[in-house]
Amino acid sequence: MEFLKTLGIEAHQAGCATGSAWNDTTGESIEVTSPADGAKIGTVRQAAESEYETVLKTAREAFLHWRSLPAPHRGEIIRQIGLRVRDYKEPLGSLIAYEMGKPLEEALGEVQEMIDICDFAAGLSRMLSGSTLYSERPRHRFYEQYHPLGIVGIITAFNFPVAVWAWNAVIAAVCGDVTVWKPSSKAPLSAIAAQKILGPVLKENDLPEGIFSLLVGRGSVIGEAMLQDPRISLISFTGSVPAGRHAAEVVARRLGKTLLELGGNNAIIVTEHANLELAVPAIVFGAVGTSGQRCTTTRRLIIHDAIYDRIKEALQKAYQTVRIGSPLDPRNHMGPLVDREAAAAFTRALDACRQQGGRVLFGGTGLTGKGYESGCYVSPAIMEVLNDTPIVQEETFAPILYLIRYAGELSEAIALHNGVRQGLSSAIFTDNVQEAEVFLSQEGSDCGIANVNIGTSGAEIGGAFGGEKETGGGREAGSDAWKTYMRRQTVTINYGTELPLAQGIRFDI
Ligand code: UN1
Repeated sequence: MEFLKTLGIEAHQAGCATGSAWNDTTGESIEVTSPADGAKIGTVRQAAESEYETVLKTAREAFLHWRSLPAPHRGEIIRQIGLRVRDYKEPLGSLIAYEMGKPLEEALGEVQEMIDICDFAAGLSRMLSGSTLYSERPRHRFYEQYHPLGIVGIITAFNFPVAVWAWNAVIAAVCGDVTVWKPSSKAPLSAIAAQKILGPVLKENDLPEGIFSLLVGRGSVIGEAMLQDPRISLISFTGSVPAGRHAAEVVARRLGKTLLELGGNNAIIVTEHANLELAVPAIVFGAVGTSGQRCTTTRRLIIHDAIYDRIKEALQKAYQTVRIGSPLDPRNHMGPLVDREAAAAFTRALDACRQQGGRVLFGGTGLTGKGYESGCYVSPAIMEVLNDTPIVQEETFAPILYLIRYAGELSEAIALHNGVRQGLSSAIFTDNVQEAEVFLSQEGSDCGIANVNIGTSGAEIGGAFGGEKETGGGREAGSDAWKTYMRRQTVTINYGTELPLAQGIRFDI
């Protein structure tokens, strides 16, 4: 395929790099197949412990140089990376679509997020500011500053195989950190392509290669080594709640820092004052976009009784028009799930839902026949349920939309909305200003993201991204999320001729 050639992806690709230097690997090879057509794309030779050690040493040396550069110089390197990503937007988007199955349009959007965060980081490199305070002591200067942390380990999931890394890596980089990236073994080629795009920029600027490293490897080998390694100051982990809980426990044992972006169980409240012309397409995109495999996917709809049947019918009609097929065909709205295991998990969740009293309103079957031979395509499901149904309380990473009814006050809808363990993204559709404001107030949504008349997915990079409760509490991408990637230092300077102590303590000697 042409895009593989343009991106420099080889048939037997090494899975370990520092900058533009591709290292020999001794781990076992994995075969990468496309969920689009089941064809083999290539093999990746995974990294093992010895390569891990080499990468960490190179990263540490690179850090000592990188941290000493002025932050705006680091920002200039990220600006150049952003320009390079622009040159490869089409082929990288195609590889993402083909490797993990999201439609090309969404894959291009993902690459755009990568470009946008580079632009953001380039500007941010001139705005890494601390605050100056008044000291209680005369002739004392008192301020806060931020310094680079060191090595940041980034562990990412298959669903955003390059963007989530970019949110972390380029922000960490302008902060003066170096990064070691372990991508999902379900989408290693997209990560390798990203590394091939940025690596040469380091070389062209005579910078140490170890500023950005990549390690494709098993979670039990490379992931575990990263979690346990005290040389890694911060682990940024994106993935499921159970895997994130494990990561948090292991890193906490060594008192390291974590940034967790775990599961969501995102809901939209549709009140009787909703504009359905906005609500329906937003719900459909939120539920079937990326085949329901975004952590921001709309999983639950909490609908006022007065409009419940209208919404239900409108959704059934809209779902019939969702074109499912190859992610590389721009006419399709929805591609396959990432692999057959994901399709099996979709079916298992729906079986459980039916057993627990849920009723199928649309879809919910695996697709077979021409174009669907890979076994990864499904027809997205709409289910009628109660919020406390056990399976509704879980995040199933698949296109299953649960319809839940509320009869009375908005407070009832909000209680249902918040009645799950996860807290990533949320939305309300209403043209009533009081309802919107209550939803956004401290009595409203308990999530890290709250939207009005917009769906739950598709957040912009300029804001801090992340969620509460079991979602893990981390924030990445824009706003002041950069602070997580730096160590904070409170400084007091005495420029007087006396030595007054704080709190007025006297100590005459
Ligand atoms: C994710 O699913 O892990 O808000 C990230 C969104 C995207 C990012 C999702 N900007 O849907």
